[in-house]
Amino acid sequence: SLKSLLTGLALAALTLPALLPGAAAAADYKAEYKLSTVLGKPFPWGVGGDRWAELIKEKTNGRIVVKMYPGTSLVNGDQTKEFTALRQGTIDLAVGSTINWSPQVKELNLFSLPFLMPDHKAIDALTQGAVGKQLFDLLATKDVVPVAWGENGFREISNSKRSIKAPEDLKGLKIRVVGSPLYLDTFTALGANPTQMSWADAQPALSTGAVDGQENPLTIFTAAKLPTLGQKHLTLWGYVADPLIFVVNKEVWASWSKEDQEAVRAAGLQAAAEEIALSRKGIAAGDDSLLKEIAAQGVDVVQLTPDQQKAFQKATQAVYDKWAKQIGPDLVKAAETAIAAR
Ligand code: X2X
Repeated sequence: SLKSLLTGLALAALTLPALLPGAAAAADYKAEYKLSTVLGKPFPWGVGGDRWAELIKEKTNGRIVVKMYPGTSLVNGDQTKEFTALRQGTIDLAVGSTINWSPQVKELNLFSLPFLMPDHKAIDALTQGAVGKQLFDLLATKDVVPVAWGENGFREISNSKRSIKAPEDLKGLKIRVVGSPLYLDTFTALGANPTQMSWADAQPALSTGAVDGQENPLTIFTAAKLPTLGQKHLTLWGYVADPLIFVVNKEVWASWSKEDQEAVRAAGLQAAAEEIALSRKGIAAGDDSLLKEIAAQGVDVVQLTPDQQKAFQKATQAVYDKWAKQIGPDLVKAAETAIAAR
């Protein structure tokens, strides 16, 4: 009868998903997940995001398809809105800088404390240790699942006007900064004239001379061809470095099977490790090929002596102390201790 036929169909509909493991979950999967980054390829940041997407596809046998949207285009280029969009679900995954998320997560300002981290080992002491775990636990309470730490890098200062060897040399220079008000405080303390804008706006501002200088990792300085925008003076002062964080929106994460969650995590850890290696390539003592490339472009490269660096540290100590309170004295203390023990 019709009735028994319908009953049979209804039963089949109910039992079919149970008979096909994974079919029900897969039906909830989006055809494409959107991954946000500020920079695309060939910047290490974009290479890392793209690699994560590639490895996710590979490790989930194509069940999860991720597309990278560089230029923070999912938030119209406003990189300081990326974290909010991630929480709200406009963005599914991201590889984001601690600087860009620090307006919403004040603890991430930790990495922007001037002269906290003297070298790459110090960054690792934080991200790969208890401090990194504490920050990931914190992020996990804010609608995202953090998967791995990557790296943008040590942010070296460049400008079009003069060599910077002492804080006095910064006096009156218009410097583009990003993200957190901490940067306004740091550059104001140094006597510069900081102005906050997105990376998208920074490049035209540099090329027209609306601003004199900027600070960014050397991989960005070269790949964005900043010497061709008049940035002929570069000072290696190592004042801050921004890690990157590989994350997934919490609801998106929850919609995936356990197996796929683990695949996405493994893909993130692998992509991040590769990305960190790429971000450090050519700027260390063993391999300074990137530094040579920069000098070959006619850039005046200043490497501060420890004494010269100390003068910058002294000039920004009050900013460090003020922001240590806002970030959380216990977290800052834990970071200082981990770095001292590295
Ligand atoms: O805007 C910047 O300076 C950049 C690209 O480094 C970040 O997104 C933090």
